[in-house]
Amino acid sequence: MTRTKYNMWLQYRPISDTTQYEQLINEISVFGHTPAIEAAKQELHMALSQMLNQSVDVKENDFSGKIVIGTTKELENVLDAKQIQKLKASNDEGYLLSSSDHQLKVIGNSDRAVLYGVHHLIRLVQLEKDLRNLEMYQQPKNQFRMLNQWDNLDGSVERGYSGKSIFYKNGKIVQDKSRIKDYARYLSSVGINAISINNVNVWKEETYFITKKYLPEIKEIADIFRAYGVTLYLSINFASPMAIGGSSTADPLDHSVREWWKDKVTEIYEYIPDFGGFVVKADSEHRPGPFTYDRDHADGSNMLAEALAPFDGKVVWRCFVYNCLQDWRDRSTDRARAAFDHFKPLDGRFHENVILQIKNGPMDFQVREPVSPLIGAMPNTNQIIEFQVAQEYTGQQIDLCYLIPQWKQVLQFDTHIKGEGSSIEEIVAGNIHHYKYSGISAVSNIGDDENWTGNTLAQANLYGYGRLTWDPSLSAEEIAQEWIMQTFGNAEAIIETIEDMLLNSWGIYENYTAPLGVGWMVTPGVHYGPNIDGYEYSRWGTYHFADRYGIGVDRTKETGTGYTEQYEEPNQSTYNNLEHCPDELLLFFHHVPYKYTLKSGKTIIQHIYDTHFKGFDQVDGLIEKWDSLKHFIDEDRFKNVQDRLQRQKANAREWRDQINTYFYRKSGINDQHNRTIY
Ligand code: GCV
Repeated sequence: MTRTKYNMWLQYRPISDTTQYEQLINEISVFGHTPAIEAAKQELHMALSQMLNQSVDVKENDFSGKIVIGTTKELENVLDAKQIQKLKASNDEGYLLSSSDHQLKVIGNSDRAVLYGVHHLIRLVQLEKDLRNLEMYQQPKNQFRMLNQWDNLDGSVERGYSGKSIFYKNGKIVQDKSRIKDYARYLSSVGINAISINNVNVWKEETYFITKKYLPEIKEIADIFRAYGVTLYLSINFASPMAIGGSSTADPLDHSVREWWKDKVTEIYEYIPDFGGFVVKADSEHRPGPFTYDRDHADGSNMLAEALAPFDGKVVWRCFVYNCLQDWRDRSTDRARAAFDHFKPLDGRFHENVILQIKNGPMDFQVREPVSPLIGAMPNTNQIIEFQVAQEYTGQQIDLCYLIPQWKQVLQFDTHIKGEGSSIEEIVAGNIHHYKYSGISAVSNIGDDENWTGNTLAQANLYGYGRLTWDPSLSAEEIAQEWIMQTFGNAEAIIETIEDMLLNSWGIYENYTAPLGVGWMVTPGVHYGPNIDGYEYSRWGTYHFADRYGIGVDRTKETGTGYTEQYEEPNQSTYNNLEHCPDELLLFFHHVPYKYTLKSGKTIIQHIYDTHFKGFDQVDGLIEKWDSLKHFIDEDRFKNVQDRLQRQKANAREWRDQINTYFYRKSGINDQHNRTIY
């Protein structure tokens, strides 16, 4: 069995010209014995022997090796004064790669940092970069670089598109944990440092994860992740004291409930001394929460924070709180407003180990949304942004959708919260409000499919998520190139073709799906494929309001829901004003006639027709491009992507024809080019 697709971007493919490396890196000297140093040693040994196709010796605590790896503490004596000073000025995940004629040093401020440095070195070799005269200091821009698994104990994965869970099977934690270890390797290679391993919707049996029944095995998983620098978190059920503790209440201000959580947390730390803490979805989509007791989210999260504080544990409290039982007739309620309306008034009331986790947009990971106005709006409350690597609304890893350009756009958005330059990137890096904890979190896209991500090209989103959270200044192009070269090799045809496919894919997906930021129009429940009115008369608060005259949601302050007022100026006016609102978000903010002319010069209706015909044709273009790589890529991965692209084409065709037909029938306006509409 070939392991190629399994190995994702850690192929360790023999490189073509080894001459420049042979002398420099055939012996490794390792200092230190922690599990992370051990993992770094193993990884480096495996990678170098495979890439250079030669045996590599490993020595312990002996300076004579060509490569020296270890922590700043162990190796201070091999550093010069400037290097010591620079390493001291970086955080504990920072490292140095330094080379002279006879030696290459990888020195990190912690053992986790050594692992990151080793992966950096491996990447340089796989990309065949020059290693001479290196002097590279690196540290992550974001403190939290987290993944959330939405895995359930029965082995299913909520919004999983890559097979079943690698953590659970048939109601049990998996016995063979080798796949979890490999996952940890991938995560450390791109700098992910935290993971929650169960679904934020915590069902009946999963509520027992924080008990003796499961903790011994969860400890084993924590041990695996720890060796790769990844801290383990658990999602918890807010009503646990009732569900598993025999209490008649889960009221966060009730003394016995608070004591119950303290005991519970103490017990967890007996198993996992560096346990990260809890991820909590409360009062959201029918999950229990403090509202039941007339308490607010500060009361709820602070109770847990108080229990975790003595152990340095954190509460990651999700802000995806909205009314999911809305009446579609009621046009004044606006789901987009909900997170800001609920949380902003609570600023300053959260304990310092509570971190609010806020989805990047105000709705739910649509192909196009404005940035959530809550991010940065609470100067006194720690925040992390939440992305979705899983492609729930962006093609479900059948359709190609490289999401790095979308995330970059979000990070670059200037909120103006503290004047110009208050970008999301700086806010979540903790540089605007000086949060104690901040960073980025995301829903993972992996499962037990042999290639981890269903579509092999969706591996790029996981890779890119890690790289971007470490260094948001990397461009989507750079990340794509790195990923392609490590995954498929460095033949020019491969790099150019796949890069082009990846970089255009988000735009293509947007072209044939919901137009101009209006969102949704998906099949309810599954969220794949078109159903234009699927959610129109539902309770979920996700409407497009198309009638015979026009379409879109009026969120202006004068005539709409007033959502635009949640933004600082000048964003508030830009979005509120029809003339200034960017085309791509027009229908998110305004209800407009089909004949309204966009800045592009096209009417809304013509834009809809044109983009939908174009989007479908572009999928044909993707297929052609991929087919041109037939002789460059192993059959296994080639066929996987080829098959997915065919399915994407069928999906795009359905979207194109349903959307065009729907709006033609609603508006009665002909396509200027008389193409086939049904
Ligand atoms: C885990 C969306 C998804 C749900 C998900 C929820 C959330 O509504 O469709 O599957 O639940 O977001 O983020 O909590």
